[in-house]
Amino acid sequence: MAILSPSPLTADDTTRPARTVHPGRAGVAAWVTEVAALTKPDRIHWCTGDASEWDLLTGQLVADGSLVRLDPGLRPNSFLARSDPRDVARVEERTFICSVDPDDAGPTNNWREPSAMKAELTDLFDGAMRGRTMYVVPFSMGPIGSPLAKLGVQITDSPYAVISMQIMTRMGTAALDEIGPDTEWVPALHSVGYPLVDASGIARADVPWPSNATKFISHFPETREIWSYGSGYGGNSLLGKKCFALRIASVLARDEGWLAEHMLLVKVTSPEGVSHNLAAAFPSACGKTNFAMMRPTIPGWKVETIGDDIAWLRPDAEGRLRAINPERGFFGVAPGTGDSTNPVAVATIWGNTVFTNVALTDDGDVWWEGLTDEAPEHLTDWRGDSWTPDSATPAAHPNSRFTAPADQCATIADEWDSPEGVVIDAIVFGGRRSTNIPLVAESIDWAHGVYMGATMSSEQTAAAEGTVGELRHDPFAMLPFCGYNMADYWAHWLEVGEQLGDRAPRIFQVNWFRKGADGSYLWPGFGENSRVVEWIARRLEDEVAALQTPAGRIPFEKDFSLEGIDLGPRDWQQLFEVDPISWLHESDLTTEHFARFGDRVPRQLLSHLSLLRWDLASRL
Ligand code: GTP
Ligand code: SPV
Ligand code: MN
Repeated sequence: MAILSPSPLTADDTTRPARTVHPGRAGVAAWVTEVAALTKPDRIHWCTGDASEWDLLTGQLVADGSLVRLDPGLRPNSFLARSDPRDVARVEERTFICSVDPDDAGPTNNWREPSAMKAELTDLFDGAMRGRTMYVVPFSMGPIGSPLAKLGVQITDSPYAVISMQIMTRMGTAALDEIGPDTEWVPALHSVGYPLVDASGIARADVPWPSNATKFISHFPETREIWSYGSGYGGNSLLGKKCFALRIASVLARDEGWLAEHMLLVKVTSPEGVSHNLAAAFPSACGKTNFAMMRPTIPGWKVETIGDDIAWLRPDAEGRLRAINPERGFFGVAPGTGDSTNPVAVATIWGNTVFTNVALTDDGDVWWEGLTDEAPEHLTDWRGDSWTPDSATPAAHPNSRFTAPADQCATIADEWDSPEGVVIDAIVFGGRRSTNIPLVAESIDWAHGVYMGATMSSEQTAAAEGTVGELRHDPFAMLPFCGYNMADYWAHWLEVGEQLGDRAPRIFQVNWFRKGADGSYLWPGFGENSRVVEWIARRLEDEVAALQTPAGRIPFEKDFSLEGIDLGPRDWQQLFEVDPISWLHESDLTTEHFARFGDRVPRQLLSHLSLLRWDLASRL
């Protein structure tokens, strides 16, 4: 059937179309009709986003066995979902950037020719919703009506995705009302790929977590479209999040002169009452939510939460960089979240929360590794099996998550949903590095900061399918999320910096994960990271000097608050050591990393690398 005609673009087209394929309110209706004709659902439900809809859908999901209602006395209006064990994380191998020109996707993305991809997907989506309800989910990324917000409409056959989108975005009638006759919006089509009736009319029973072994998370940057098939999980199915707010938005940002980033946002206030706003990029499961909800251990300092995963940053009329959090909820990593690490998150998820792949206690509450020091004597694990502390496998999946409304966070900043956003004073890059990268270093200038971001590497986590622990380059924490050629993205960052000039935020790099010779972390992390935040704030106020090293400008010990923590005699030195031999080895890896991008790598980054090598060699 030819209802969804392939993209009109061909490989010969050289211009980028300025608008989406279905502009305006009439475009929404036309698209819904087209998709319904293709996917053949039994019913269409236009989501309003109100509380009765939440009650209806959660009630149905509980009745179907897809959700467990937690004990309302312990965790009101909260639910547990157990996914199919084969559908527990983002699938980077099945994520595609379908630009017309493969070089626009670049060497770090999987690429498919757009019309071929659409043809393949059209076959998969044909009849994919038979026997199911098709939900139409209008949503706004960013406060409704904010000049920095963008609109989208997700179509999905997953009520779990609908309730998650209700927490994570401004979803429903208010978002639909924002779409006027000519408004641009992003169509985001999703199916779990598990029809309940086949083409010959034979029915089959539903399962608690429907999904399909075939998965495609496909993005069409020129036409600003998303097609996601086969997975019900997080970043694969809540299409406002990584698919729109990062992969498609990064392309919009390139074309429109702004930045869409995998960053938390916080407001930091000193004991003297001076506030700064920070944006910080860490790869998946490397500490953004924890940083965003940090409870400082040093007296008088305050950290307030604005966002924990995604930031949209745009130069304002005064030439400063302003940021919003386009989301309205947290999709946070559960394991490791406890009263000793992130008490703010523990309090945030008191109720109105959807948990995925955590363990269930015998009294109807949730548990995961790290929530308490000691595990309960008996649990039902994330697979639904009986579990005791003697069991060989973890009770919660390492990528188990909580989905909770942002306004339940005790440290949420007043400005968190301000339509104009906040002015950013500093940008921070961090990764999971057991070696080489110091606890904190400041870049010499914006271009050096871009070099720090472009050369970031991090040990892989359970947030995506793949090998946990393996070191890989993850530039700007955007490796899985940049919707275009990563080298062009670096050039775009350099351009934005030039435009901002002396109003540009300062750039820092941090590493909470450096290890000593015995393999244990050198730095206590979590609330103690406030000491690093303090140093950053003191630098912004020009109150302290710094020591120039090949890794950037690092603190003098005398200027850094160490009172009340237990660092061993050599720990400071080890936290900040820049060993020329291992740094030269690392710069060899950077040379290989840059070589993947050929002549698209900005000249400033290459010249910084040569200077660095020369500096390191002189220290041997
Ligand atoms: P995504 O939601 O996947 O983007 O992850 P994130 O960057 O928000 O990571 P999150 O804050 O959820 O942390 C992931 C894991 O790292 C959790 O298990 C945390 O306990 C752990 N972690 C966070 N901050 C620190 C820290 O300062 N030190 C140590 N050692 N671990 C940390
Ligand atoms: C990440 O992996 O960076 C996440 C979780 O924040 S997901 O929404 O699945 O991408
Ligand atoms: Mn993330």
